[in-house]
Amino acid sequence: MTKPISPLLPIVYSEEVAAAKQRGAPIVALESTIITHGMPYPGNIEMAQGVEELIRQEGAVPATIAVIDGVLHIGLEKHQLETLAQTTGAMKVSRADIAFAIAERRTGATTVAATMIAAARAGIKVFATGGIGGVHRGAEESFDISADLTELAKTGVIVICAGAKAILDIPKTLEVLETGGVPVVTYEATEFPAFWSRSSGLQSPLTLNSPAAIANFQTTREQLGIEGGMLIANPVPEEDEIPREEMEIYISRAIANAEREEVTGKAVTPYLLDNIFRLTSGRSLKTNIALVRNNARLAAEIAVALNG
Ligand code: PSU
Ligand code: MN
Repeated sequence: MTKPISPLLPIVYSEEVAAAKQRGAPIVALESTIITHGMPYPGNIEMAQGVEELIRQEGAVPATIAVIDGVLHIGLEKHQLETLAQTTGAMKVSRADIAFAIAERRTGATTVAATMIAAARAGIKVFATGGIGGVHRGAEESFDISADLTELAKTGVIVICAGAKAILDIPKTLEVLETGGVPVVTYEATEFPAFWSRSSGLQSPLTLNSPAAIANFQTTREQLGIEGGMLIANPVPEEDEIPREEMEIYISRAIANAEREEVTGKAVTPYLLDNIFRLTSGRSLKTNIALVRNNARLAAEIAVALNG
């Protein structure tokens, strides 16, 4: 059973999220592009279900966000999640096209940017993902800069990720975030992490060591009237990481392949992720799942702290 909340915008809350909103329970938003475009089946559904369960264990409620047949869903029922994980034709929707997917009654998986828009619309302040989009290497030629960065500057949602993938230009990504006034806070470390690796070689702009401190920081920003989100970088656990030097070999090869095959636009990130998955014989996926779980746990703790 789902419940429509607006006669205008076709938006529907899952039963679990509707109940959580009613009693004021902490909620953690989750994106769906990671399910449809970020990981192969069945690893993607195992990840998605496992992450939701982990959030429940931490005392919060998961809200996976997606557009299904033109309806914006805040929280998916079990069968909807299963169907989405096996859907091959879903659009990858960001700020530019989330409304298109709704207006044209399409099915679309939301990126970080689109998930932030939907979460804010639903009053959800905390969102867990794997990695954000950023400034791609060679952006001075391709102009490929993810809409995730501008969304973070605008929309007041706390996004928990494992840093920025080294398929991106990490120094440029941090520069764009700084320009947008987005706080970049690394959790319990002073070095900004690089997704599969704990190390990027770059100092994190800020560091905080507890969910309560993160919640307090965001509340203080709101008291100052500062709009926009913040990025929490949560380093992948040591036992799951693939060291930076090793990743660099796979990443260079994947980027060379993308260039040779002239992959551009929205297809770039999914192409590189899939290529790296093959080059590492699936090891990158194991690390990816471990870091998303680690982020979901921290996100739930932050959501609980914000509520307290
Ligand atoms: N990084 C991952 N997995 C993903 C993505 C990024 O490790 O699935 C997805 C996220 O949804 C992110 C999007 O918001 O890719 C960024 O795409 P683009 O670079 O086209 O903006
Ligand atoms: Mn892009």
